[in-house]
Amino acid sequence: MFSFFKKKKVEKEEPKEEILVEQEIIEEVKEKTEETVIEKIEEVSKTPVIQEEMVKEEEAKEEKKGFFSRALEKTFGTIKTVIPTKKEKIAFDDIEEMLIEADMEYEIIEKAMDGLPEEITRKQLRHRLVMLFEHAPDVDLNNLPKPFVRLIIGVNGAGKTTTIAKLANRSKKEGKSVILGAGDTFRAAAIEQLSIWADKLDVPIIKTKQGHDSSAVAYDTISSAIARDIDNVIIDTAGRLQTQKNLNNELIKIVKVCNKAQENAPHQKLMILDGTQGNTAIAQAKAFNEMVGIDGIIVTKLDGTAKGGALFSISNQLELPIFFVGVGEKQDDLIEFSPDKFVDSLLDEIYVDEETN
Ligand SMILES: Nc1nc2c(ncn2[C@@H]2O[C@H](COP(=O)(O)OP(=O)(O)OP(=O)(O)O)[C@@H](O)[C@H]2O)c(=O)[nH]1
Ligand SMILES: [Mg+2]
Repeated sequence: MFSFFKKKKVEKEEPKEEILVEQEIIEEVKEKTEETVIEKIEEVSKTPVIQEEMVKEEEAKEEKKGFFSRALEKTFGTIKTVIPTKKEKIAFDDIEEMLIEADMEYEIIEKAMDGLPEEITRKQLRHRLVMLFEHAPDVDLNNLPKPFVRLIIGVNGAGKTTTIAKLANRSKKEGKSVILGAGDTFRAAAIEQLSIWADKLDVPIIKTKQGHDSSAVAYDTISSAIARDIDNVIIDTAGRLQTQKNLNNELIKIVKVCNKAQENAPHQKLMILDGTQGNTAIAQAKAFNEMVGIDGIIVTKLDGTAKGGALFSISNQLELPIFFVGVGEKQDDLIEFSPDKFVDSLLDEIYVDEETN
């Protein structure tokens, strides 16, 4: 009885074993084939041209993702409340409402959308939005003066000092030497704050005591850069309102003194605007522009605001390029601004067809 069962069991198991062996062979062959394919892919990707292309593609993806997730997260949230699902064509009124919600000035919206049809395609809207940033930077990046002097200007707390650290970090990454000028001599804490950044980034800094002449700091920083053959000079200034006459005269003096230290310096007077203020920042910038002539804008704190649409009005109203946007408090939280990427990031949120541009 026992042996009968045993025999039967054995008879039953035999074909199972065969199947198992067969499966094992199949698995083995499959694995080998996969290994060879992977080896081949690795071999191909080892060629420098393909590797370079892959890195570029990855970088482009990362950069786009960076813009998405950090700079415009809150703005996208607002946009989604107006246009919750992606479409191929979007109603005129919905686009208009979306832009209002994103803090684009109504006057600019009217200008941008003039003559567009009732149902708007991505291509039509993209063209109009990119055109709002028509003020390209007039700097020849391949032919910069040495040292290249940037003066950082803005109201209190806009993010000037932090942006200087980010710009210095960027210079270093590009392989350029950089020196900082602690031109905000108004507060001791301001000199200290920039010194801490200089230590952290391991870059030289020129500073003086609180209350001393800030234009002298600017002069010394440029002179030091010339003597030490340094590529980039970035000079901090005290935060000031466009209404503070004495402080504004000081700013005019700093600009003049820079020009004495080196002809045509400062080469860029950059206005730092707090992105959380949206369109209200435009009036400030206009006043500063009249005072000293601004060459470009950096918009900070874009990570903390749903008013990303204000970038359209800022650039268009001031007729100035936006060079960078700040997306956090750390040294790497600075993105080079590109109108194309900015507009595409917005359109990706509302249009189904990514490629039609
Ligand atoms: N979230 C966020 N915070 C920022 C950004 N830029 C600056 N900040 C913060 O904003 C605050 C003010 O920045 P500062 O760089 O000191 O501004 P400032 O214009 O130099 O200020 P004053 O010298 O007082 O006029 C700090 O807490 C920064 O960390 C940014 O892009 N995103
Ligand atoms: Mg400061």
